[in-house]
Amino acid sequence: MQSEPQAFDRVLSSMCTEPHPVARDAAERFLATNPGDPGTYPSVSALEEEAIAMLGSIAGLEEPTGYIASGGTEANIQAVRIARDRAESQRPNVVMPESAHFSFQKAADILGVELRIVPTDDNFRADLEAVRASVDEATALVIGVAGTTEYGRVDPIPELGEIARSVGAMLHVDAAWGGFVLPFTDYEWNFEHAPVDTMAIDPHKMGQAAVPAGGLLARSDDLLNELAVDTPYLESTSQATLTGTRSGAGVASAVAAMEELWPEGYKRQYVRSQNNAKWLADALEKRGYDVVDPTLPLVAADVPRSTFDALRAKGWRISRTATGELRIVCMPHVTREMLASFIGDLDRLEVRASVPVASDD
Ligand code: 0PR
Repeated sequence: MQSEPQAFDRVLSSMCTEPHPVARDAAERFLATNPGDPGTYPSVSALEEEAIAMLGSIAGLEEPTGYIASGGTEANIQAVRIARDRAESQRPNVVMPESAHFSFQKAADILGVELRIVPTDDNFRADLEAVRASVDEATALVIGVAGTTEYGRVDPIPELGEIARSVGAMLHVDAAWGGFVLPFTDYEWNFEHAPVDTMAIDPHKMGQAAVPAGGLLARSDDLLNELAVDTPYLESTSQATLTGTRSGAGVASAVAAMEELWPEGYKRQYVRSQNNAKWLADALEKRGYDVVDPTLPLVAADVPRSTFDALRAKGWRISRTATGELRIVCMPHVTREMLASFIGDLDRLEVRASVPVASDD
């Protein structure tokens, strides 16, 4: 095999990042372990308990239960599954803002629940009136996002919790991306702030762990037990995970990263990323583009399609929102120098675009 993985020096669109060196080392050491079989691989299972305990402290849950999943998609699917299995209605529904990640579409499809998608307000957050109007006695779950994929917005989680409780529904928070930056902000997003039942919080995004390391947290054992199936020929008696064989590398690297970085290292990273996002937003605004204020380290700006394409042609890994804005995620590997070089390329393109085309005569 001759192929090499891409470098990170032009990657501006990813929600994953270079693993922290200690996370990389731990991943390598635990590559051949399977937390799906705790009877055979006990040390990685013990590490998984540590991972959940640490995720609990990050998310404001004293006695957390959960597991390290393949990613946010699996955590979200499992949260919908818990709610569906608890629902009394024959045809339960799930209410979420349009900003929620597409993994919930997969969940609804697999699990046969009705997905009710409500609009967001002017600030890209779940519109509470629309949520209120959509829930009913058959609502099994209300979903709030704490750090949306496109604009980095945090839904009003306590209010969503009140609405969920008013119809006897559960509340799931998708903090897959935001979970490792929100502890350093004033947002109310976690288990202490609201009646949150389940949460997705991914070490392999802002947590700087190796892929795959997603996190599913539940407030109590009985919630997680909804997922458990008997495992007659394993030494352990039941399994709550969606996949069977799982990555010990993900589990070990999550623990290593969190031990190294929680809380001070993550805080420093949040400040660095947020300052970078503000710097980039200012730079784009100064050049006349409409910019969506980066409330978390994610910048969206209205850049013409042709400029976007030209930047991609220069090797910048950038992506677009559903409505076509340029979207840049200030992950830990994104430095000020990278952003300055990106803006330099943008300026050169603009100069070229404003030079009149030479005529033939
Ligand atoms: N919830 C939120 C809020 C997310 O942003 C994402 C992924 C998920 C759940 C699903 O997580 P997994 O992808 O771990 O299952 N958001 C990004 C996306 O789908 C993920 C991503 C990661 C995109 C790396 C690009 C990339 O290079 O757009």
